Amino acid sequence: MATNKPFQSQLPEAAGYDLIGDIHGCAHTLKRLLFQMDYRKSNGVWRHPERKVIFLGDIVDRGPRIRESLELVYSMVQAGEAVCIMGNHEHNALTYCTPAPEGFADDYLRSHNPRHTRLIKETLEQFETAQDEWAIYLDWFKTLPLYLETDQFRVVHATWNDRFIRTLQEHYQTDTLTDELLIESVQPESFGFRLMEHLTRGSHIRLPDGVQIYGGDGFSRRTFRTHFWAEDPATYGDVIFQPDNLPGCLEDQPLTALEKEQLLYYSRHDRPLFIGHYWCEGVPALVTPNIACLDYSAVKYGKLACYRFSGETQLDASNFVWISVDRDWTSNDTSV
Ligand SMILES: [Mn+2]
Repeated sequence: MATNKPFQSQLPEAAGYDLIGDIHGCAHTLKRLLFQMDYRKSNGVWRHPERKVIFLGDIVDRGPRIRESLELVYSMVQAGEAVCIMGNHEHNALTYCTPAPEGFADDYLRSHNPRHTRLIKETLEQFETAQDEWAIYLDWFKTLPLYLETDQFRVVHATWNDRFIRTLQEHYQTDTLTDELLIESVQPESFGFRLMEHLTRGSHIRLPDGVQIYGGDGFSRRTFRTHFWAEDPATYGDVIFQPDNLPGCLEDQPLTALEKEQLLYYSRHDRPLFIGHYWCEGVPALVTPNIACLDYSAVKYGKLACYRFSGETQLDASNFVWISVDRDWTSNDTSV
């Protein structure tokens, strides 16, 4: 099960792949999950005799053990035991920490405004006395593939946008950011910006003027997250995909022609797709017969979820495994 496209990040050969969603600094939970799946640490690296891990991005931010999480994931990737794709939080970290070129309004690619600074606070605090190590991880983030694709399945952090991925392959001959695309990625309207928005943040619909959503995470938002698998959506309620509900009666608000046109669609006949990003809750389940979301909000006392893929053409919910993050358990990740 290996990809052979020359510029694509090589997926190591394996009997199967264990796809793990957003970790956000929950290193203890990650170790428990790996242990439960018969991975063991040898020579400093977690390994399985037959299987490899695919991490879906968002290793950093929010949680208590970000440095330990990066160390674990990075060591597995370096040893060929895992592959990791880029999440929006790695992209944020990269742009937040990269000085802007001449002529930019801000000193860094991502402005150090209070909202951005709040989002990366825990990560920077935990690396305060390990700056050299943080610099290594930033260099590594730049090399992370933005997606994975084999004959059997696909992986992306938020949304599969086939057109953008083909453009990246054909025009840039890569599956990662380039220096040029990294700068573009903070310039609205550019290809680099739209590429990173779709692949790592997903698509959004703007709320009507004057309406805001006050999220459970303390941030307020003027847009809501949409999914990309409704066959013929008619209303906002048909496409919303986030933990916070729409205010008032907006669930029934009809989608405009333009909004419909901008929504992506991943066909049920396409190969299985694995995503993270969306703060799912409850018991892990397939979102469609060929799409599995693996972000079950570990860092918000949810679950760290994994899908154990072994080459099946039809995804099967019984292949989910997970660790619940218990508020009361003293050694779990929510007790710093
Ligand atoms: Mn995330």
